[in-house]
Amino acid sequence: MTLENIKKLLEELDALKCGTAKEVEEARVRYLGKRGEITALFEEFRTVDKDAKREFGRILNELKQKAIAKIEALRDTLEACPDDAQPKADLTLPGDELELGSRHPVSMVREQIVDIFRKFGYDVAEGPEIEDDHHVFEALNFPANHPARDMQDTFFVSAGHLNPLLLRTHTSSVQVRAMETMPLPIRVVCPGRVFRNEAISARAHCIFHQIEGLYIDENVTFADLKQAILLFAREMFGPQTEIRMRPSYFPFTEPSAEVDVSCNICHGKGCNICKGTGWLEIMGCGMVDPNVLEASGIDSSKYSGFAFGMGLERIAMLKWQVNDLRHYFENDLRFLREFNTSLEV
Ligand code: 2NL
Repeated sequence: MTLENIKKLLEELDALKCGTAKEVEEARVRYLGKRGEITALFEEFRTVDKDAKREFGRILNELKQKAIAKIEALRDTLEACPDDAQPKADLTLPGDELELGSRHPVSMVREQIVDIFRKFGYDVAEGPEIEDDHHVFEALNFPANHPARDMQDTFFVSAGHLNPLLLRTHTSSVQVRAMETMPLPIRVVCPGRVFRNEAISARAHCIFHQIEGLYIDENVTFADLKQAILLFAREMFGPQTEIRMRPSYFPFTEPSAEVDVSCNICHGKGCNICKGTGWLEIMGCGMVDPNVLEASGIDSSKYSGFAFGMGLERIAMLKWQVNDLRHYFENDLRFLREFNTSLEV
């Protein structure tokens, strides 16, 4: 035992701070417990030289009294303000950094496409995700036995009625509602989430997103459709973009076409994105079938129109070359953060 280490203990006691009752008890045990540091010094005191006993005895007693008083004092302050049972937060520390979120890539392409059609004078409409058979199939000229109306392809909410409720399989149902309610002429785009009963894979998902467009007026022709799509494609994919149309079939349009845009990665030379063809499929379109106009109360002898639809995930895949659809639904932050710098699309 030296005066030195007794002094050190005295200083330690002076500086001692405790935030909780548990810490006070730990300190008591550390200094004054059966195997505490001060208790040990009293043991050692027995072996101290006679001459030194008086000096050491005085200072050891002082140390012990100080330790007892300190522990008492710490207990008292904690009891006086029990709210301080936790160590006080240091309010001068800088705050936690806020992590900024970013737009989801599907939202980015939706906003970009909506902005382009707004500029062309289109309205934007949304509608219910739980729809009835009438707005999803019947009013769109789907025959009664069409495979899309099968349980295998569509999620039914209530079956067995004449007009069952189901999860919409396309956003055309929103356009049917527009035809039922909006005054003519109609120019509208409808973005939204759609549902199909599919096994999930890299190329298919049971939930995905579409945007559809509809224009109805007197004397709307296929030439108007083609020009609208060309202008859209050049806004979306750049001013050099060319389009081509291939004949196709949809129950709700006649004639119908698939639209391809020129591949702006290889500029027609052929690459693995366009699979060597120089063209990328981006949408389906056509002239609204007169049956569809009539089903929503529009006189097909006076009015005609065109419509088109595209998958937002597909457009996002072409834009960023993400070739597994599942990335768009898993919300893995490592994936989402890739788009942090692309907020200005
Ligand atoms: C595709 C093709 C298309 C439409 C959607 C439509 C809507 C009404 C009337 C007529 Cl109300 N047509 N929509 C027309 C042609 C194609 O979508 O591939 N979508 C992902």
